[in-house]
Amino acid sequence: MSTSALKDSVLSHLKYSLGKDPEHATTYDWRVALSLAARDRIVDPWFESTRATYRADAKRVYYLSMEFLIGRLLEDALVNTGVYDDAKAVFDDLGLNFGEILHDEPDAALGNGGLGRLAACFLESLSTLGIPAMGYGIRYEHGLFRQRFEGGRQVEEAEDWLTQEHVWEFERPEAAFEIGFGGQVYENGGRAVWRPQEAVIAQAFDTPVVGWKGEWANTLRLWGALPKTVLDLQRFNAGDYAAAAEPEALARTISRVLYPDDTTEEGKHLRLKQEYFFTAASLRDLIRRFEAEHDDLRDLPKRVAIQLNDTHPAIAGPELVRILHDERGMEFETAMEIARGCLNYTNHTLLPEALERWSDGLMGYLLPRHLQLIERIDTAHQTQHPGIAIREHGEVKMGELSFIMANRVNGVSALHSDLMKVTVFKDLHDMHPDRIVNQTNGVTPRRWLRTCNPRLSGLITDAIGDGWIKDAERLSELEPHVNDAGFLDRFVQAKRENKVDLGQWIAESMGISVDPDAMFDVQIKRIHEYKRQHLNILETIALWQEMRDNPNGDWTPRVKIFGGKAAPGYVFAKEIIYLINSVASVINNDPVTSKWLKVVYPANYNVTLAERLIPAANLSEQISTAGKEASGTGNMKFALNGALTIGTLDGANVEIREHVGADNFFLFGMTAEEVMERRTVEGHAWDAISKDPRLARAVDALRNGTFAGGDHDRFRGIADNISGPDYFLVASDFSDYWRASREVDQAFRDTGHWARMAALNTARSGWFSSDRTIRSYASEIWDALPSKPLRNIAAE
Ligand code: NBG
Repeated sequence: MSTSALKDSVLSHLKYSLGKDPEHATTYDWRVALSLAARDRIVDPWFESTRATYRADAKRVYYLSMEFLIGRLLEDALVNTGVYDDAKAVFDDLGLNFGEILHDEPDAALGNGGLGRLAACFLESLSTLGIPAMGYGIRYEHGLFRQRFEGGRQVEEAEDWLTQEHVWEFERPEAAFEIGFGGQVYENGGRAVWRPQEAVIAQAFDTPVVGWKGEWANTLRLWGALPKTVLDLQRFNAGDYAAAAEPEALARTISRVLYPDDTTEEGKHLRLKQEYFFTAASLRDLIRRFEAEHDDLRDLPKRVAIQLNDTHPAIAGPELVRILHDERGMEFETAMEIARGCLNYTNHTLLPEALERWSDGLMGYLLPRHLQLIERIDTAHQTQHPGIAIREHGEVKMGELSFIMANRVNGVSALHSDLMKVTVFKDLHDMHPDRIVNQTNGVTPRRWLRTCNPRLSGLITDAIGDGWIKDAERLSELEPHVNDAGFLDRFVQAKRENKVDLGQWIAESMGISVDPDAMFDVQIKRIHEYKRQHLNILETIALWQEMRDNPNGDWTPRVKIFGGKAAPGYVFAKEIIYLINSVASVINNDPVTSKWLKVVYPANYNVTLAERLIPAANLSEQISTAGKEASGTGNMKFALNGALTIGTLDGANVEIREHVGADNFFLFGMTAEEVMERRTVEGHAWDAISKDPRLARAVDALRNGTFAGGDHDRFRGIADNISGPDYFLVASDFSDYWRASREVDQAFRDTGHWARMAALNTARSGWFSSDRTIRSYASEIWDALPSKPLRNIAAE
C-alpha cells in the first residue's frame, strides 16, 4: 500500500466515519480514523482466513479464557500489516504528532496479569502461524481497575475504556444465545430437562487478530451480557422507573467488571455466573459452527480442540455433557467420551488458595443440572479409579473436574509441570500418568521486541535481517556479532536511548529525576507475597543504610523501579505497596544517597507501561519463592530485550538460565526442594535474621518508624510477618539475594562485559517466543495444523 493510499483512507474515515474535517479533528478523531484505516486492511485477510478454514475443513482451536490482556491494538496492527512507516509518514506530512496519536488509545485491560497476557500472545501467534483459532472471553465494560496512589496507598477506580468507541470490534447482534441460571431440573420421558429461572442474552463482539505480515487473522470473540427484556414496561407505566430498568442493570452486571471481589457471597455468585455465561455461550457457538458443516456430533473431537485457560471455564466439561446427553439424547458415556476428546486444561498455579472450589450450595442453586452431572462424572470416574473425588467437604473442586474432563493437562514451565505431578495433582497423575504434558510459556516477539523496542529491533534487523520476527530462534544468528565491538556499542546505545526516554517520562509524570547511566532495576508484576516485592524493598533499605554509613563509598548507582497492582481485597499486598511508596519518599529525598539510589513506583502498571519499561531495563527481578511462580512471562520479555535476570530457580527462570547460560544470569536463593525443607525448620526466619545483621537492621527500620514519620506500628505487620511465620522465606533468602545483588553491582561496572551478557540474553531468548509454544500445543495437544498461509498483505 502506498503512503498516499493510506492517507486517502485516513482522510476518508475522518470525513465519512467520524464526520469531521481535518481543521477540527482532535487527536481522538485522528486516532480513530487511522485505526479504521488499519482495520480495513485486516478485514480481507480475516475473511480469507475463514474461507480457507472452511475450504480445508480444518480443525479449529478454541481458546476459552476469562482474560485477554490485549492492551492497545493500533501500533501492533500497523506493524503486523506493514504500514507503520507509511502511517508515520502520513502524520508527519499532516504536521501531527504520531506518537501522541498512538498513545491516545486506551489500554484494554481485560485481564489481571500473566494469564491474561499469555492468552493475548497466544492469539497473535495462532494468527502468525495460520492456525484456525478463536479466542472466547468476556467483554468487560470496565476491565481491571485503574490504580492510583493516595498518600502512598493503592486506590482503585473503575476503568472506563469502553466509554470511547472501541474501534477494533464488530458487534454481532445475530450471534446471540440465551444463557440460563437457577431453576429446577425435571424429568421428561427419561431425560433430564433443566428449566432455568432467569436468563440473559450473550451477544458476540468480534475483534480480528492479525498475525505477522497480515497473512492470517483469527477472531477474538467476547461476549457481552444483555437483558432479555430491556425495560419492564408495566412497571415503567406504573411510574416505578428504577424497578423498570432493573432487568437491564442485573443482566449487565455479568459483563461489567473483571474478577469482582469474591470474598463476599454476592461476589462468588457473580463470578460463577460469569464463568458459566461465557463458557456456555462459547460452546453453543462452536457447536453451531460445527453443525453448519457436519452432521455427526461424534466427530466433534476430530474438528474441535478446546483449551481451558485455567479452571475458570471448567464448567465446559459438564455443560458439554449436558448438551450432548440431555439435549441431544446421547448416552452419558458417549457424551463423556466426546467431551473428553475435545477438552484440554492448562493449570497456571500451584497455590492451593488459588485453585477454584465452589460450594455445592451455590453450584446447586445456580446450575442445578450441572451439579447432578458433576456427581455422575465423579461416580463414573471413581468406579474406574477409586480414591479421588471431585467433590469434597461440600465443595466442587474445579481443578480435579478439569483434570478428569481433559484429554491433556498442561503446566506452563518444566518445573511447574513436574511439581504438578507430585503436589496438587499427584493422585490424579498416578492414575493417568500420560495426561500431564508441559508447555513452557512464551511471548510474541512482534509486540515484545519488534514493536515495543524499535531501536533494538532495528539494530538486530540491520545485523541479521528481519527473519527473526517470524522465526525468533534466528536471533541466535546474533551470537557472532556479540564479539563485535561496533555491534555492542550500538546495542548499548539503543538501551541507553530507551533509558533516556524512560527517564524523561519519569521526570515528567512523577517529578523524580533519574540518571540514565544508573542501572535500571525493574520488578513489574502483580503484588503478591510469593513474588516477594518485600524482599526487593528490604534489600533496597539495607543498601540505603549501607550507603549512608559509607557516603564516600564507590557505589553502583541504581534506580529501583516497581510496578504492579494488588487485588483489592489482599490486605498484605496493599501494605507492601504502601511500604514501597513510603521507602521511596524517604530515599528519594535523601541528599546523601540521591546520586546512587532512587525508588520509582509509577501507578497503574499495565501493558502499555510494560512496553515502556522493559526496553529500558538493565536488570530483571524474578525473585519469587522457588516452587511458587508457575512460569512467569515478564522474565522472558526482559531477557529478549537485553536485560539480565537476578532470579531464583523458579518457573521458567530455570529454562531461561539454561538458554542464556549460567554466566549470563544472576542466580540466588533456595531451590523448590530446599524451600520445602526449610519451612519445616522451626524459627527459620529468626534464625536467618540473627545470622545477618544487615537483614536485622533493615527489618528493624520497619519497626522504628524510619519510613513512617516515626510511627512504630505502621509497618509492624510486614516486619512481624518476615520475622515470624515468613511462609515465603524472605528472611531465609535475604543474605543470598544481597550477595547476588552486589555481584550485579560489580558486573554492571564492567560495561563491556555487561553489554556482552545482555546481548547474549537477546540472542539466546528466541526459544521463548509464543510461536514455539503454540507449535508445541498444536502438535502435542490439539493435533491442529497451520492452514496454508495466505497472501502477504504487508508486501502489497
Ligand atoms: C499465572 C502464573 C504465572 C504464569 C501465568 C501464565 C495465574 C493463575 N497464573 O507464573 O502465576 O506465567 O499464569 O501462565 O494467573
